[in-house]
Amino acid sequence: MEHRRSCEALIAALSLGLMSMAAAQDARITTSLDTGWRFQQASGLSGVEAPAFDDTRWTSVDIPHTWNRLGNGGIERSPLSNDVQGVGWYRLHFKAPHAVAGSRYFLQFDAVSAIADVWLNGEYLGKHQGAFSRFRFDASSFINRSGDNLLVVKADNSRPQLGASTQDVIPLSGDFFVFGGIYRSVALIVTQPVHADLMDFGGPGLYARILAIDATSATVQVSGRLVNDAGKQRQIMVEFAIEDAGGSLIASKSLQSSASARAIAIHARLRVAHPRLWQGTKDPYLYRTVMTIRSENGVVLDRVTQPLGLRTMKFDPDQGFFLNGEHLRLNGASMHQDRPIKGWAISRADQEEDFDLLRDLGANSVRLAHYQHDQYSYELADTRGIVAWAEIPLVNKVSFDGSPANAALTANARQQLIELVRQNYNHPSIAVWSLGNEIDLTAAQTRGPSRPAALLTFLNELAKREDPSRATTFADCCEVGIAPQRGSVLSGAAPREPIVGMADTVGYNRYFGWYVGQIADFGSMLDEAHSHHPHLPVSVSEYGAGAALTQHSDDAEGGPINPHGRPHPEEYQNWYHEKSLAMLAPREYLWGTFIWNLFDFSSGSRREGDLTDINEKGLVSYDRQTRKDAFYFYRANWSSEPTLHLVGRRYVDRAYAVYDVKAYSNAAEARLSLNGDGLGVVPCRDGICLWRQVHLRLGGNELTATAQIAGHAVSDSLRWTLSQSPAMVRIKAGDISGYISKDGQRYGSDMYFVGGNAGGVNPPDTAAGNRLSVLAEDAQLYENFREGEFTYRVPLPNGNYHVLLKFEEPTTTAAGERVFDVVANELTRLEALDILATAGGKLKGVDRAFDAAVSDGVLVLAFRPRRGKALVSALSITPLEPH
Ligand code: GCB
Repeated sequence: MEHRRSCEALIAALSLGLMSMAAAQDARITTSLDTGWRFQQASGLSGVEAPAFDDTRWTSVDIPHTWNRLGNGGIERSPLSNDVQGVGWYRLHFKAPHAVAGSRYFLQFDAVSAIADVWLNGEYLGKHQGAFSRFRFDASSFINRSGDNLLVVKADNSRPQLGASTQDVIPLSGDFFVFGGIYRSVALIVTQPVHADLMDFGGPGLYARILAIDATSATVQVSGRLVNDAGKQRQIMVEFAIEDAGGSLIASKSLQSSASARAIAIHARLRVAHPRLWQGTKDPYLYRTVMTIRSENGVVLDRVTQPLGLRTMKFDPDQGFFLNGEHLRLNGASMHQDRPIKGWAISRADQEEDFDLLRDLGANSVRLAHYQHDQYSYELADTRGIVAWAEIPLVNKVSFDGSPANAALTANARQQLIELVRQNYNHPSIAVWSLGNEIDLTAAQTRGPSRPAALLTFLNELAKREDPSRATTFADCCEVGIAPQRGSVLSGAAPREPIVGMADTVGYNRYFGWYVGQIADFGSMLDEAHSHHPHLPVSVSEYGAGAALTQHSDDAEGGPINPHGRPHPEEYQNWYHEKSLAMLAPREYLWGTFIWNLFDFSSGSRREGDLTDINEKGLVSYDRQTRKDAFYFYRANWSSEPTLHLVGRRYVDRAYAVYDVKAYSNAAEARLSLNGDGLGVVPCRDGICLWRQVHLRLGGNELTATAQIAGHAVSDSLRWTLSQSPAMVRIKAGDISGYISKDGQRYGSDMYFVGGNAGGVNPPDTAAGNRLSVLAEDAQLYENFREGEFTYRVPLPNGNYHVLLKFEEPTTTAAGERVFDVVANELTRLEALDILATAGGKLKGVDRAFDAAVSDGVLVLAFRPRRGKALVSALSITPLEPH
């Protein structure tokens, strides 16, 4: 147990030159209660709060702690996982620090998930409902000032459902796991009888608001909340001060108060001459606001210090975001707070690492989703100049049955919003208070109507009352641009209350090209929303795609992706973000865009990519060890740090011999060499440098890119191998993944095509199981297809080839509905092919083969419809002569 006597009073004494050191020692004492706990995960225990209860067999733990563990590599849940949601008990014996008579004792919990019941020495102190905010109890009546104390905490993270302890505690739902436990620090705070209000929804008791800023001065309104627990009137002096980053006094004002009432509110206006502004990443300059409470003879009774950043923020519907009057496009990413094994029980170093990665990405903004994060994260945003979106955990729904929020849930949302605002009021980094995320999602999923409007209105008014200086927002799931069958609010066709426009600004969570629609529709959807809400500042609060580090594709456009399943090739995420940013960047009305997500995170329902219980839309792996390729795409576009990154380094053993090689870079141009041979210089546009048609050799291939960036020579290398002859090309048409056939032949994913659309028999697994393939061998080879009018341009060494094409009719039911030719280098090789007629029915595999000569390095296979659409499932091209 560490007793940290606050040195703030001492600093005050020295910097203000007023006080003696003896007086300084009288300020508050903060004692960490993080170590030496006993823990047991168990429902149904009783009498645990009693001092006589025997906990000797319980586990010894330190805070931060969670009993849950979720999210692992591989496609099975690890046996080390613990997803049990329910009750965990904690017990701690401690001694209070020596303090003067009449001192007050507060227990401070930085977060307990999700509901905490707290007892001290067998006496019930109270309950706190909400997994993310700081709370305190006044323990003065029950503490043993000199002897042993027993602190008992019951933490309960029961899954919210009707009848559960958490039924009226937000969040009711969400795509993230709610880890249980005392997962942030615990402390005992001892104060003098007159002290800053510690029972103000966990807030600091000191709140600074900027009233005006210009080049010559800034006016700051400071408000203190004080409590006189002395039981009698006291004459006190409250001194408000602003210090610069070096601790020098910039402005101060002292006010006398006769603290006759128990609660005292006190305000002052301070002026900072020639203010140095908080300028985001350019210059995140911080002042400090200090409130010192002194007795009538000058003894320091309490002292509170808070960050102060002098800045203005403005949102414009057409021009976006302005910091200190200057336009600033917010390039952001979202973060959750969990890590492997630790879950939510993370350290300050973990948070620093997360913010380091955010800065390395080149982001200037963060969405701290979907709940209040640790205080330290907001401090990191302040000190690193990151503009932050802060939010309460109102996620997916406001009730279980689609009705408006009930009184208990409304009260809980109110409490959690006030806690968020008061606890974080002084962080200059925070630009918006978000009132919720996708709170009408249940309606969108056609699980009945959803009526979040009343709660949203209530919370918006509350946020404006609590903090008139900041804008409000929320993240919308469903107003427009979602699957057509779910109906659009804009067209009046959805069973949802229109809510966009109820807060000052809005964020759209949209996943075109992932969950819904075509990626190309993203931009027009945003334009539609913008023109429908011409007075509303609009942002993109989420967009993203999953990426597995061990799953790869030769061409991300080769086949459909299953967002809720496997595989999730890393290259798809690259493609998705390249296309998305191309649409987002030029839309100047957007005040910000937030990638979902900077990190992979745990979510109990996910079986995706190559992971279990993890949402892998992160640009960085769950363990923070691997930056995925797409990370460097943003770094190339957003960061001024020299960036040159060859793409595809984890896809080592290549299916084909000829690829376009890509690097993400902020260089103007870059050079590539393959096995020491120069392949030329290409320009880099929008962060992408592309070398077309690079021919690998059999065996190992070393690719090296070099560039000059702002006077720095940078380079990057990777190694790819090619283990089959460049004269052998097997393509799984319409598939984003490659495949090893039952007879051991390797098919790459669909590539070298021009035109057509990818498809698959539906659903593939059932179909594969039930299908009677004429060849009765490898149903999976026939499962996907490319169809329409399309061409393959397959690069090959000159020579003669055997071309084997695989077909299966997926949809038509009568002969003559799909009839097409296959033309190889202008010679018709298959004429008027009718798959259904040839195979003798639908969903039956059939093969056709012919020979073809290649004389100019490419085999052009054209699929030309006569009736309906042409189609192919797989292509196998092998040399007739040895190569
Ligand atoms: C969303 C949610 C977020 C999910 C994300 C996803 O819209 O707001 O909580 O994690 O989609 O990955 O599906």
